[in-house]
Amino acid sequence: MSPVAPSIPRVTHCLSFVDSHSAGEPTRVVLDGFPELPGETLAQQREALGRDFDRWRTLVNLEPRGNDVLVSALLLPPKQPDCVAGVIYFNNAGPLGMCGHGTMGLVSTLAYLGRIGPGDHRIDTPVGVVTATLHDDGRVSVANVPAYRHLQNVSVNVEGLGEIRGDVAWGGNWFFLVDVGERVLSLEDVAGLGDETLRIRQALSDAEITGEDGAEIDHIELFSHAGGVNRNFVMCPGGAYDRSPCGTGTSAKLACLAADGQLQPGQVWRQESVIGSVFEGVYSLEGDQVRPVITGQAFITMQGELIVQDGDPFAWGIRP
Ligand code: PYC
Repeated sequence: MSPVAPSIPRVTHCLSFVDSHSAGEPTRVVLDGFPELPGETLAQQREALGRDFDRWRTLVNLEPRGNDVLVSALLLPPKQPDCVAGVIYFNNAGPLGMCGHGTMGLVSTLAYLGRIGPGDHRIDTPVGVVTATLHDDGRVSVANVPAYRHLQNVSVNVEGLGEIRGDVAWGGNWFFLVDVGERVLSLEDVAGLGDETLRIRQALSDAEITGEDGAEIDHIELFSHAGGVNRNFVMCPGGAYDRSPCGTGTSAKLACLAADGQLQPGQVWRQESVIGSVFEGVYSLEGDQVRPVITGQAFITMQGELIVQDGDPFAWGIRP
């Protein structure tokens, strides 16, 4: 009797990827297999992704192939001259503007694949061109888009917490930054910190406090200087906290420190995350905004192919 061939569902889609983490926060670079996104600019392509191709985002980023913490980086041909790559970042909630830790992951991935070497590399993003420097020792410095403080010392009434004050700043994404003074931000308390920051975000939305042009403030950042250490806790749009000190969040913080005269151009700011990992930031002045440069390191963790088989009920992710 000849053996019966097992029935293996046909593979309908296959996307190659490389995963890394930057200071603990994961990045998945999608190299190919994604459909072509229409648009003359990366901003238009990001819009198209959110509008017409969202199931591809959820395929890559949501369980069972991804998770809530993951930020994905779709590698694209750049639209701007002299750029080594174009990229659109997205997470479990939708497309992002910029992503600092993700840019470190992208640059380390391109180096791992042998596509770039040490030096300066211009990268096209939906919110502008950033320049990343790959150092000989593997660290990556990201000269981010200009950052600025939009609103200072805004008061918001938060359910269960009372009045909270903070600044609204742009660092490539919109942030509400709350100084919690000497309070210790510890990994043991991430559930409580998560609950607190999500309440703050809700209160901002209820009070219609926004970034410029009504933009949603989708990142909440608590800052502590307990024991003389600058530590933060950053809540990301999809309800997961940033394991890294957050590149765009550190950029927003630099803008606020500059506006308050608490940090001079070129002076190094050491920013620790709630898991104890560190980015370093400096800034230079650009008119009434600052140009932040954030330095950290990414490590490659995985390489492979995301496979979709015919008939998989969770091919497009487990959605709420
Ligand atoms: O590093 O900019 C960042 C970032 C944004 C969201 C998660 N990480």
